[in-house]
Amino acid sequence: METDYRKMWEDLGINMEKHDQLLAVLPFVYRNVYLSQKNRPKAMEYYDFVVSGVHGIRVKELLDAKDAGKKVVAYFCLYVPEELVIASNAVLVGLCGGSNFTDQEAEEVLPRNICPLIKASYGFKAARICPYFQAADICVGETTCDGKKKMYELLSELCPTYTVEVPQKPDTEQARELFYREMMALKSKLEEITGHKITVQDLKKSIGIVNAKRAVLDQLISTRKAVPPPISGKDSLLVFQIAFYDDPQRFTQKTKELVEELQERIKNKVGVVDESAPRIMVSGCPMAIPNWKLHHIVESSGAVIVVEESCVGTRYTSMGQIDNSANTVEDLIRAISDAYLNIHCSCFTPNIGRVEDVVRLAKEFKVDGVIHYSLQTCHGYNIEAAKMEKSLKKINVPMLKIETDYSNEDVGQITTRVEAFLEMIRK
Ligand code: BJ8
Repeated sequence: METDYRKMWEDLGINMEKHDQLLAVLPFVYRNVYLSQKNRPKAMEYYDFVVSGVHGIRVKELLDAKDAGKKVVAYFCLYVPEELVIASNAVLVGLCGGSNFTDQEAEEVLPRNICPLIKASYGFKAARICPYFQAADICVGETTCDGKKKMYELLSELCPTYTVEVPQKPDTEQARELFYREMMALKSKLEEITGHKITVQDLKKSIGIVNAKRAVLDQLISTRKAVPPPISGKDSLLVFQIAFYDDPQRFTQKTKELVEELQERIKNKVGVVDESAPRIMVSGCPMAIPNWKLHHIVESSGAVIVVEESCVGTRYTSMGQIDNSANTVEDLIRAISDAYLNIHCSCFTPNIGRVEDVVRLAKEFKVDGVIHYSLQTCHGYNIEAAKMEKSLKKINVPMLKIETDYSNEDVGQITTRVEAFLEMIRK
């Protein structure tokens, strides 16, 4: 029997009428985008289950953790280290912001023409339709792009918000020092909220937990090098989207099971498309749940996405395996802060590492083309597209540049452009 979470949502102050509307649409979209796929790995059932109870099961777990004395920390960006939050005995939950469902509420305060991700991040709180946001004791933001950092100022009027400063020139000693100090300040803030003093043992353990999660996600990424790939781009994207808010240890276990199944499929030459399907890389802005628009268009057009250079793809694991052999809190936090500066986000300047990543991934995954994906008004990624195209040209990989938002208005136009791009690749 299905559990009724209505009382839980009411207690969290959810706008029930609007929330009902949201939950009424999601199953239909999910059926159409996900459950209609053929030959999916059996282990995807876990992720289907997570989505089917997206505002129920996990939220209940968070509330149970709160009843047991834990705090819930919400975040939006990879530069907030999961390791530090787990070490502070809090639960970390990634907030999504992948839908335009709350634009109306967001636009009462924010300008209309800003990045849809920023609008949604704020809008879900303003409209009170996200139980994760309602359950959070604090939201940790970061100074990445201008829009986000200014939005956090407004968000702080709706919920407790703490903003981490991310340096913009990561290859300098000053940047390294600044980020280390920011991480030490975040540690103090987390200790203040949770009342738990972070120890060496806490950090060693939390680094181990997150290393294991990254290791299995790296294995998942690698399986997609196979021709044909054993999993669709859409399914892989979903796994990464869920990585942001699921319990990390359970997620690692379930993803291990998925990877084992995928390795078996590769051995038996079982793929989700035939070998001749064009292999596409998507590079650019993150796609927060339930933003599946581009992946659905590309994979409905007969191609397969084999890698995402994105925060819901290779960038998620780009900190690598963090060394937890040090024996002081300061040295362990230094290891964390150094590793997190390896995330090649477009807020950095210069950001050559991202271009190099895309060129390397294009070769490793034998891609036939790259789709550069920018959300509207995301200047960082939009401007970096020019360098990307130039570098890909040198290795004869064509690139299509897509700039879009969360609406469905441009689906027809994007489909036409994607189909023309694939046609050109096939020729
Ligand atoms: S590490 S990509 S999650 S900042 S799309 S809000 S950049 S205007 S999301 Fe990001 Fe962290 Fe970087 Fe990743 Fe601004 Fe661009 Fe919008 Fe963006």
